[in-house]
Amino acid sequence: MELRIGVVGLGAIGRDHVQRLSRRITGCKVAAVAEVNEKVGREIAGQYDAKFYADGEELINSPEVQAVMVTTWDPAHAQYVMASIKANKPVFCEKPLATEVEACEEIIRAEQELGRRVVQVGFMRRYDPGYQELKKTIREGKIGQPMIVHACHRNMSHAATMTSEMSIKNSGVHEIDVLRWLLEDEYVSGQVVLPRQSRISAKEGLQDPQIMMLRTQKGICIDVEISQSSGYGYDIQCEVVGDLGTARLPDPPSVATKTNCSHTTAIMPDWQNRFIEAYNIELQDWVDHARNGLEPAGASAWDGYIACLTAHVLGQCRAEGGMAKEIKLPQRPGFYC
Ligand code: ISE
Repeated sequence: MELRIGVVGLGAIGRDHVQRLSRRITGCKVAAVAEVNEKVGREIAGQYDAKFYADGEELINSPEVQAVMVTTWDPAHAQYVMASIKANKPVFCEKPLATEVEACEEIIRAEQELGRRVVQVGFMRRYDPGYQELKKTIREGKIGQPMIVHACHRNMSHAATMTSEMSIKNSGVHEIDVLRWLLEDEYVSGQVVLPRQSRISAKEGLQDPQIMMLRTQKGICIDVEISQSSGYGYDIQCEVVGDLGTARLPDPPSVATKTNCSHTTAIMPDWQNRFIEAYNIELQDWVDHARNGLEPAGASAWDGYIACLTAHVLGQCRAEGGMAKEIKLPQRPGFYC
């Protein structure tokens, strides 16, 4: 039987996921969509033979929807995740789980009260074959004990709404999640270092680039450059330095061309294409689990909470002038182990 999914929010990633669920992922059907822009919502509903709802909560509570996907703008994520938990339906929420720590705490409390895990957070990099291979390399001990990580997250350009805070809570949050997953470690302190401002992204309220510095329980030191305006493409780098060698995340394959005394390889312009394989694997995995009545296998509400908490401490650190701050993580409940 096909899993009947309701998608709340039809911005860029929502539309991408509706298309992916309809054309690529097996075992499911987009049965309903909800969108505040009624014209867009009705158009997409018609295109995919789905029912249109103007109200996301009404979609979630509808008996024809068995599982929910939340792809609204970030500040509305928590509301729809809570509604899905109350409706006892599996919910896939794009990152971040919520923009505020308290909202994440409410979600993990509600999920524990429900008594089964129904929330998966869209940290798709955990499914990326490159990151998977990097994790395997570390696990097998090929580079010895990891000591340092150098990472960078460069967007080609940013939306007019981008702020210093969002740069960490919306972009940096991927790095925060994938690095603790990769290293199988937890953060103990963090800091934000502000280099010279880029002239390209100069605008009120946006410090760009920023460097997030993190230290883990095992003593690994991490630096992550977050840039919103590389101008040349979407570029994600990660190098792990161990005491026996180093391991680096592979770039996506690209043909090397030599012409006119130059040697070039293309760089992707956007994250949708850079991580397309990760998104495909992630959504198939989510559907397979939900369809078979299994708890989700991807990033949990707890992982979403830890990412939000870490981003929050880093934000405080930047606001207070950049001194390193302790990251006090609560004890992980057995429910999330
Ligand atoms: C965007 O919202 C995403 O989720 C992308 O994966 C990320 O790389 C980008 O920086 C974000 O703005």
